[in-house]
Amino acid sequence: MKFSKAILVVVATAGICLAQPPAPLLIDVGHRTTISLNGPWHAIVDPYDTGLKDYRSHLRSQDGFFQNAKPKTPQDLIEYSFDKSETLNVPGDWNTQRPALLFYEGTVWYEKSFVFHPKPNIRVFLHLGAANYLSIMSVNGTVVCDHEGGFTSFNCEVTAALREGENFVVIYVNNQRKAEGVPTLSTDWWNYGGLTRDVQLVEVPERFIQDSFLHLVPGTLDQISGWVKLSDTTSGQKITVRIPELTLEKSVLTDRAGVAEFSFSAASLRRWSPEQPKLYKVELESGSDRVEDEIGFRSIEVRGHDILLNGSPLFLRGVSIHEEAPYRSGRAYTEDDAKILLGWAKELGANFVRLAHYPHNEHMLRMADRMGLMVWSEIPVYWDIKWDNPATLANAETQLTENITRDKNRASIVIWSVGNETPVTDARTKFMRSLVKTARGLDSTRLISAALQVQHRDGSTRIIDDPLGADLDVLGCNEYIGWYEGKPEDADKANWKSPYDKPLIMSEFGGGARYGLHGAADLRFSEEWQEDLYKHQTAMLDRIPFLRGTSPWILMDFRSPRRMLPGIQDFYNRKGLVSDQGQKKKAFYVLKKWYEAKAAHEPEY
Ligand code: GCB
Repeated sequence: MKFSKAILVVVATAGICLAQPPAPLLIDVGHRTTISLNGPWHAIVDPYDTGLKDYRSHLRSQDGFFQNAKPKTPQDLIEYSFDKSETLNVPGDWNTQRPALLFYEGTVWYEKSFVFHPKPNIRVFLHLGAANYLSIMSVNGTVVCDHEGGFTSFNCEVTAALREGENFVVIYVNNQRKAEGVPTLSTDWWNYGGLTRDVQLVEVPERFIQDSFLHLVPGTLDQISGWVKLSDTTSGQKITVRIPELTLEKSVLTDRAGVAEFSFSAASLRRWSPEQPKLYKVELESGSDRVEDEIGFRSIEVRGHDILLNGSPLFLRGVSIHEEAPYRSGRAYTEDDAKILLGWAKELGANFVRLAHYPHNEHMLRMADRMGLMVWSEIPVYWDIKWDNPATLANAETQLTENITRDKNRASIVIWSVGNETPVTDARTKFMRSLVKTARGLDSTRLISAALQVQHRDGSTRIIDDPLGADLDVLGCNEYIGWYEGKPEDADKANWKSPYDKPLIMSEFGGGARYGLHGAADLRFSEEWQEDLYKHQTAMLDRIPFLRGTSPWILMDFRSPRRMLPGIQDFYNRKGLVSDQGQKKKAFYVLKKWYEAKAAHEPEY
């Protein structure tokens, strides 16, 4: 068998170069013919990477675990067995499926056998919603691709590796944190490992619709434009785009890149908004391939300090959310998880959510589209990563590209965020500027932001003057007055300034409270402290003239290895407005009241 260079690099453990990268991402797989590989997978926990390397740390060429070998005679020496290994459920992190794996960071091998019948003229892709962090995919003993990054979707073509009848997939997943990774060694969330999202086979014709982007032309409210890209670069291929409800249909021809552009005038368009999250059925057809999607159309822009949705200024009443499962803990991955989390946001009176700190599963975005919640989408460029390392930048660029590629047709997403609380240095600003440029190059229809921090103070005035602010459309800022900094009442004296004539979203503020812990407002971790903090914060926020949105930290308590205090935290960050068991804390109602008052002053769109 042939190993990719990436495996060698895994073995070397210094940096990761993707030698057998995934195929270009197929978007909208939910509307394609798929064969689900979800369910129980045999799993081998391999803390020493024994399935990859021998005792001299040399790469195994013939007897690695990708082979899924089974003894043929009683004399055969095979020191592993997928068949005899217990299973883990896919999708799902491994940490919350077995108590022994709660803190595990290392390698787990996954195996699934299935019956498959190849069809003539049909290509097949193995599609993973996400695998945290590094993964190597193989089919019937052949490595088909590898991938770095724990929160984005990817796929490998497996047409040639599949055979009639019995087949098996073996996937190596390693979630060891790496200094040069994205994210890096330190995060304030659980490093859930494994095949955390859906795994499926996707069937497409020989030549298929690879990618598409439909949106309102920036600066207009009724002009739809976009492009469709085929899987190959043959020019002159016909592509038909239809939006039946608007009686729009157009056929266009591909150029030499296999891309066809089109535009429509849609005078009777009902634009997407939180109040009326209208989605249209869009059909794309080319040759024997046909795919549809539900897409909303809206504009988003900034003018001075204002954020305009469909041409009207509005306030983004938001809340930050981790991809953490309500009630059962662990990574969220189901449609129901999305419904519960976003349902709580709606109950708060929100029209906006910040999906922190990495791209969430596709259910979240599709649910936000349907429920009418604007979204801030982010990549895990978090805290202090290796700004000078070109491989780290390439990795971040890839994750950003994968994020935008998958989600660019979701009307709910109004902001791409290129990172969170990154320290201001020249190397970092250069790195972040490169990400901003990439995001703009891929999508010129949305706003770009990042969660910054206060850099300077002038007495009680906080100044948001991070040089990256010059490159952003919207300033994001995280602040913790009343938790890490001073007392809640210190917010009463705080004023805010920025040299940039741009809208500000206070992308984080908040404090911890253990649900059910009651006491005076000055008792740390009591619901009363958190409640008091939200009262002082909202009063302060009302005094910031250029504030146009808030996404306090955070909707629900979430697991974090950094939060150890027994009896209070127990490895949970307790800044949730709702506990991990769905109990609403007192501060929830403070924010709800504030948002309801704001909404009462907002025009209808
Ligand atoms: C932050 C981070 C967030 C943390 C939060 C906290 O500034 O952006 O990831 O979880 O503070 O609770 O300290």
